[in-house]
Amino acid sequence: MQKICIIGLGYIGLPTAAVFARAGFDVVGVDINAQVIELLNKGEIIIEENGLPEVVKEAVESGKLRAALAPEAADAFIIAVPTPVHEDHKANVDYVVSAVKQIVPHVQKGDVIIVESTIPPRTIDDVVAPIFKEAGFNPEKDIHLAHCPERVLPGRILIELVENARIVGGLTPEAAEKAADVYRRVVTGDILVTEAVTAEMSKLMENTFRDVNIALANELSKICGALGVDAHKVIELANRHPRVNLHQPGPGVGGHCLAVDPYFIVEKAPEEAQIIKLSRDINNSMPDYVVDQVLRMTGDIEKPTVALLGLTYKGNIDDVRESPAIEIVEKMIENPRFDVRVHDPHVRGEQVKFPLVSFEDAIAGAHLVVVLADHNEFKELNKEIFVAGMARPVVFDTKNCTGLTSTDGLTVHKIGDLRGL
Ligand code: SAJ
Repeated sequence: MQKICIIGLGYIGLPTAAVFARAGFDVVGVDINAQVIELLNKGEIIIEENGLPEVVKEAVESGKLRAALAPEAADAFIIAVPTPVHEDHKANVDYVVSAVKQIVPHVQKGDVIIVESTIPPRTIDDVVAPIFKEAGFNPEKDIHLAHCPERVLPGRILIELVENARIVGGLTPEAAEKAADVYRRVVTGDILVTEAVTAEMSKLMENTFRDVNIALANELSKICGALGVDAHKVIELANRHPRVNLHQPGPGVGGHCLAVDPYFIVEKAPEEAQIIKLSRDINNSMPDYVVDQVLRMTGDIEKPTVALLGLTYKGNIDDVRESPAIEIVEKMIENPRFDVRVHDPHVRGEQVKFPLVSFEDAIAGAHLVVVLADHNEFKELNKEIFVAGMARPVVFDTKNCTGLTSTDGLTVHKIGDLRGL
């Protein structure tokens, strides 16, 4: 086992490629984006992730990692392409299907083929294996087909790729073992061998667990808003119970995992998946809830200037996919009542469809600042900056991250504490 071909050089495929190259494999990374390929071959990347630029540069310079537009023969193939959802929330596995079709001509008997992309239950059995069958392979005997879901947290990807336990689900027990061998070369965490469908379901339930718990926290926020209670204090106190772990409320749930994966279960078992569907609805309702509170906070001003800080789906990353902050910004721009200014120190202009301004320009003369992402930059802001720069110093902290409290000259509202509004 020497050579690995990785399809998809995004947030998962690229760090995975770099980690395998660092471990001594010959790695070829494949992507449809020519710019990504060209840059990577120079040792450069466009993704923001802790430590990744250095590891990639070293891997490319050592000759162990290179990029190409088309796949080539290898001992193992890893597919790490996106699985978005269609408008109707059904999984779109088109990229996975096309990646599999792309590698088929290069696959030889005995190769290991691993799908890391998140997929609905039974996709390996019902969608991927049949493609190999059609191409003349016996998917249970000629090749080793497995689903090994990625489980890394953006911001900690390089650490978690190596240290997290890894679920390896094979189409056959032998396929699972062969795929496990690939990961054993780089992973220090436990390797948990199982069947493909169990791996698919486990991965989906990890993110669903988190989504449902966040929905509970968001619902708690709304309840506390209606009853005049501080939800943040409630969470802090309740979590002192040894078996309680309430999650944190926020402006909604974003990213391409939590906001998407639960639908893959709903799709396959709509009658049974009740809490899962309701949780999605509750989390999806949060952007409207935030805009409603902004309307309440600025109702007495004819055309308030509102500064929106933070666009990414969570703090200290540059990823705006499925970000509730983007939805909030777009809703507010569409509403002629507001004069909106937007700032995010981690986001480049070309990532969004509206103009971005500097922090100073965003808050100058504003009647309300709304914090939508928990970037470190926003955690360090002090009261004086707002009091000096804003027309009316009011901050709405939807991530409860600034540490600011209402004191002389500054009013602070939080997503879970709207007392005084
Ligand atoms: N969020 C809250 N409240 C919380 C925690 C998170 O509102 O208490 C929000 C975040 O702000 C964000 C969203 O949830 O909008 C998702 O963020 P996250 O940090 O929970 O997770 P992701 O999407 O960055 O990564 C998740 C991880 N899954 C789990 O923790 C179970 C990661 O390990 C997976 O690899 C990743 O999904 C994936 O790719 O599936």
